[in-house]
Amino acid sequence: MTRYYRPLVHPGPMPAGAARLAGGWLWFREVEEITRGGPRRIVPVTALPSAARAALTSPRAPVAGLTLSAPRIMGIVNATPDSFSDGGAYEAAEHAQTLVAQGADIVDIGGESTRPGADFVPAEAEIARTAPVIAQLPGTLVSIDTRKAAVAEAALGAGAQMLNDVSGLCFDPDMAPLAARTGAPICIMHAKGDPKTMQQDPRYDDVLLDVYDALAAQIAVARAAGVAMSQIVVDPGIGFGKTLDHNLALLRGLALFHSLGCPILLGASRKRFIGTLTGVNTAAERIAGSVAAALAGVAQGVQILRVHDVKETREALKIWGAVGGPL
Ligand code: HH2
Repeated sequence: MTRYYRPLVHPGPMPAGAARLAGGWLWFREVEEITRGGPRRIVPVTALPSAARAALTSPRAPVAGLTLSAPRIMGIVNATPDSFSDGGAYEAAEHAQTLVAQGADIVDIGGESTRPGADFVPAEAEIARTAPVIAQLPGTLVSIDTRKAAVAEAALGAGAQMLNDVSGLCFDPDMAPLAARTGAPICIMHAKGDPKTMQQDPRYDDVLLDVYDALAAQIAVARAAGVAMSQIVVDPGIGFGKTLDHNLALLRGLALFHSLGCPILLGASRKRFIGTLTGVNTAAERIAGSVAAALAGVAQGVQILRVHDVKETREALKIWGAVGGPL
């Protein structure tokens, strides 16, 4: 029977006998041991099997040169026709530069909306939207938000350094070999089904454990293709084939994903669950809720926050760092 280990994490000074989480800003002395259908129990870190302990505590490798001992901000740039008026690539690149000036460590450029119900975009169109934007951003750490290896390859050619695959290597079999060949870090996100249909009655036995197992399986796919563990970032995929309750269960249990041994990326920014909980219907106005969700992630050791509102998130992180322990 598989045992899952969720560290019970804390910020601030680390007491004797505790272990540091992933070389980051949190520590833990106990973990919740979970089995499917079985009782949950709290066990001391000293009682963990050595592999489980190593997965939780080993410092994470830098991602494209970015160290992860403090939370990092990935700013979102949508290079889709509905995001910018006529200026297209120029406007998108300008927006990316603004996000960097506001404190983004990475900018994530996407040319295909993956909103629930969104239509498929052919690779050529997606390349025409994204590569010219990336080419205007030398010196900026860019990730390409795409499910398609051809788009990812064109982006790397234009200067991107990281891949962000919302299908978690399920859409394009050439994606993992591309990551292996180029050595680019890759975010493996969990999604249940295709964006077109994913919100139609998604079901899980236990959403936290099911998403964990699915990510573990996709890490294995990447490793089998020759991707190094140090290249992999994982993401539970908030809103991708998940109901409100599913999203909340994942957010509450986020620290479990550290047991996968990779950095965690969280994309909660402006998502529908925030509108559902706050009553804020316009996505662009969900800033306070988005910042609260980001901080909830940081409190569980999430290393990379994918956000629209970089300035507000950066300010919130400064306050968190000042009162919650050094970041
Ligand atoms: N969410 C969206 C797109 N890409 N990538 C990762 N790793 N994690 C996410 O949660 C994630 C993602 C949502 O996309 P969309 O609905 O198109 O909107 P936006 O890109 O503005 O967030």
